[in-house]
Amino acid sequence: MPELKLFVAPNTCARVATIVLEEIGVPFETELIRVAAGQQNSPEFLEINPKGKVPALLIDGVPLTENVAILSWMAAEFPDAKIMPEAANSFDALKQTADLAFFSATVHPTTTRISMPVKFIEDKAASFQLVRPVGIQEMKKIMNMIEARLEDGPWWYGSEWSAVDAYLYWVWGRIAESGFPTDDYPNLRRHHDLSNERPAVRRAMEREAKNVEILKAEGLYVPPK
Ligand SMILES: N[C@@H](CCC(=O)N[C@@H](CS)C(=O)NCC(=O)O)C(=O)O
Repeated sequence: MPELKLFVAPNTCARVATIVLEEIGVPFETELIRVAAGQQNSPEFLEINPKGKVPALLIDGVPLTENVAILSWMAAEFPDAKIMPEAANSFDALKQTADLAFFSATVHPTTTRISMPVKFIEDKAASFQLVRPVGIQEMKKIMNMIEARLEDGPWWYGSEWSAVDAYLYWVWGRIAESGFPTDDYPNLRRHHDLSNERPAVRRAMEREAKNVEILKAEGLYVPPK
């Protein structure tokens, strides 16, 4: 069994990898990165991920970065956990990679425009006025597509939960708490409610809550808005 350490920060996309590790049920340690203190850009962390981002996964001391790669590694390393559906051939496997890449490369950046518009315009008021509405418009197109896909769900691949659902869970949670209008998306709300009932999701969120408490005690917690 490889020794696993996941570098995380609350509310970030590190939640996705945390949930998936909990679903697999493998022992792992998390290490909190204090983003508000700039720890992601410290020389020590840049040694692990030169891009200065979480998540990063140390596998027997060797770092792997990028959710797509981390989740794909987990699926290959722990096939019995079935965190992705069994692919019939290499083309099917690539279609699954495309699903993960869609979340990483399209849905995540759109999420950031809604949840952290100040990343794009420093003036907070201007960022909320100019960036967030554009993000919401773009996200509506994405969520309309996903809402239709989940009609026969409840999960992305139908009746079986997968790592893609962990990604969707994180995205939906972030945009819902940042003002994205959720009323028109009953299938997505069902997806989120069912995800919340999963023991692995609960355990991942408990891990995150402990880190929130640490950051609050240190005056470093930035709540989502
Ligand atoms: N493409 C990367 C994105 C990672 C990423 O953007 N992480 C954010 C949190 S969601 C981060 O670490 N931000 C810290 C910063 O930009 O300073 C992945 O999927 O792993």
